[in-house]
Amino acid sequence: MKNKQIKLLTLCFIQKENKILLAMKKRGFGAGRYNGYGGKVEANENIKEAAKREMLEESTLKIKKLEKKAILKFDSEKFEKIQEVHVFEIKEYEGEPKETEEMKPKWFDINKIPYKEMWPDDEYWLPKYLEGKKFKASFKFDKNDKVIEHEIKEVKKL
Ligand code: 6U4
Repeated sequence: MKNKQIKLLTLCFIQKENKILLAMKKRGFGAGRYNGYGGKVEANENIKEAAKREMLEESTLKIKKLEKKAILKFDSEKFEKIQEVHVFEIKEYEGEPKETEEMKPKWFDINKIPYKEMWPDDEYWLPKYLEGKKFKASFKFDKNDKVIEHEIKEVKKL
């Protein structure tokens, strides 16, 4: 993972009882996969502001409170930069998720996560997220987005 610059991204999840909010990405990077909400951190904002902005733009939800749960690093020979994804749990929000140009929301039972329609790394780390753990993880993909190396380390603080 050396000699590459880092690109900062956010990824947010909301849980309600035994359900988690995912959304089908309709265009751009990761199109055709279910995921949480998020995107690139812009130059003029901090990571939490970026997470809130993406939630508003992609789901119409207004975020009141969020907590960082994980930092994921992704590398692939296809990537010009290492992608560093900061994962947040949304604790308080206003509104109901609406379909937007980028995302189509759907609540999933936490025992029926559609891993086959998600990024291949998700089945490694999302169970840990759902257990309420905080962690750092790194993944390396081959050119077909298959996970060829990974490491997950629980941490007390992020
Ligand atoms: P544009 O298309 O310029 O508006 P933007 O919405 O800012 O882009 P985008 O769509 O590239 O950003 O964000 C990608 C989203 O996918 C982020 O929420 C991070 C997430 N993501 C990237 N790689 C991932 C991976 N391997 N596993 C995962 N989420 C990933 O679960």
